[in-house]
Amino acid sequence: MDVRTFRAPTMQEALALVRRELGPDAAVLHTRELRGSPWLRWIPGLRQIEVTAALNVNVPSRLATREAARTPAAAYAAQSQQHSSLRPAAGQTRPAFEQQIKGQLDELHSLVADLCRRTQGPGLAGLPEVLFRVYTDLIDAEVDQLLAGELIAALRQDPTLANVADPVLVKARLVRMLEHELRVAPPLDLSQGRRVAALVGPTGVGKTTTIAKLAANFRLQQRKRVGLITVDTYRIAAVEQLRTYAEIIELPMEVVSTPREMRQAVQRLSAMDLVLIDTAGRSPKDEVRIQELKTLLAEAAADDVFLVLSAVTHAAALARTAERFAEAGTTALILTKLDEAAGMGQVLPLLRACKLPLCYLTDGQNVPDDIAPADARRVARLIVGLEQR
Ligand SMILES: Nc1nc2c(ncn2[C@@H]2O[C@H](COP(=O)(O)OP(=O)(O)OP(=O)(O)O)[C@@H](O)[C@H]2O)c(=O)[nH]1
Ligand SMILES: [Mg+2]
Repeated sequence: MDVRTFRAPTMQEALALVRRELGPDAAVLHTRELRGSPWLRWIPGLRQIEVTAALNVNVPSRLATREAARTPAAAYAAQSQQHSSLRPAAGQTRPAFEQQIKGQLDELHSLVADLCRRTQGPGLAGLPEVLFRVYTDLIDAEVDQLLAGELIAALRQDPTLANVADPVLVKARLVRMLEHELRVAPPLDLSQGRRVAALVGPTGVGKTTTIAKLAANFRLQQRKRVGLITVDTYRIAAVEQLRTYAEIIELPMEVVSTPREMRQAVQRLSAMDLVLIDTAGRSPKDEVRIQELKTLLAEAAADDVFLVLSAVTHAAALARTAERFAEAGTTALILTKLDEAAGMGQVLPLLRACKLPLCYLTDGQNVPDDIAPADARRVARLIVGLEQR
C-alpha cells in the first residue's frame, strides 16, 4: 500500500496534489491542519493542511471524480454509492430485514400503479398530444375522469381524427358524438290544447323563478292565458314570491294545500291555455314528502312534471335526486344556473343515463329572459367547453 502525505496552504490545493500524484482513485485516509501558535496561523503562508492518502485501499474515495462532479445527477449517484449501506437494524435477522424491504417495495409499487391509473385513465397510455389536451380540458370542465377516459378512447378509435392536431376539431367531433346521446324534448307546445305543468325538485334550484320566466314568456310573447297554482304552503314567503310575479304579469293564482284543493283549483283554471304548478323544494332524502307530492300531482292530472335541477350540483347528487323524484312521476328535466357552473361536465352522466329528456335551460336570474329551450348541440358544446354558458 502506497501511503503518502501532502501539504498545502488550503484543503483544495492539498487534494489537487493528491489527485495529481495518486490519481482520482486515491483514498484520503486522514486530514489535519498544522497550526503553529494561534497568532501565527493568520499569517499568510504559515497555515498548512496535511492530507494523508493512499492507493489500493478498500475504503470509498473521498475525492469526487471529475465525471461525478459534472452533473447533479451524477454527483447524487456517486454520493449514494458511497452511502448505500442498507443494513438490518440491531437485533434484526437477515430474513426479517429482507421481508421488511420487500414490503416497502410492494407498497411503493402499488402506489405508483395507482398513480398511473389515476393520471392516465383507461387506455390512455401513449396518448397523442392533441387527445391529451382534450382529455385535460374535459377534466377541467368537470367531466369525471373515467368518463373522460372513455370518451377519449372512443375518439382514438376514430380514423377521421388520425392526423388532426387541432383540439377544436377534435372537440367538434366529440360534440357530434355526444349530441346523439343527449335526449332533449321540445318546449311546451300549447297548439294541441290546454296543458298542466308542474315543477318539482330540491330546494333553491330555481323552480319559482323558472315558473315566472315560463309564465311571462307564454303570457307576454305568445299571448296565452296562463294560470298559476302554488302548493308551497310551508313558507309564507314562498307563496308571496309567486304572488308577486302573478301580480306583475297579471295572472290568476291559486294557493292549495290538500289534494282536494288541488283538484278544485285546476278546475277553476280550466279556461287557461297553460296552468303552471309551483311546489315547495323537497330534499331527495325525504320520501314521505315526495309521496305527498305524487298524490297532489295526481289530483292535478299534470301533463308535464318537470324535475328542476341546478347545474351547480355534483354528478352523484344529480343522479340520486333524479332517481328519488322519479317517484313523483317526473316527465322531463329543466337545468338551471348554467351561468354559475364552472363547467358542465358533471351533468353529462345524468343526461346520458337518465330516461328523462332535457326540456329547458336557464342561465341567469332575469325574468323572463334567462331561459331557453334545450338544444342538444348547445349542451354538448357547453360540456366540452366549446361554448361558455
Ligand atoms: N344564477 C342563477 N340564479 C338563478 C337561476 N334560477 C334561479 N336563480 C336564483 O336562485 C335562487 C332561488 O330561486 P327560487 O326560484 O326561489 O328557487 P326555488 O327552487 O323555487 O326554491 P324553493 O322554493 O325554496 O325550493 C334565487 O335567488 C333565484 O334568483 C339561474 O338560472 N341562474
Ligand atoms: Mg320556490
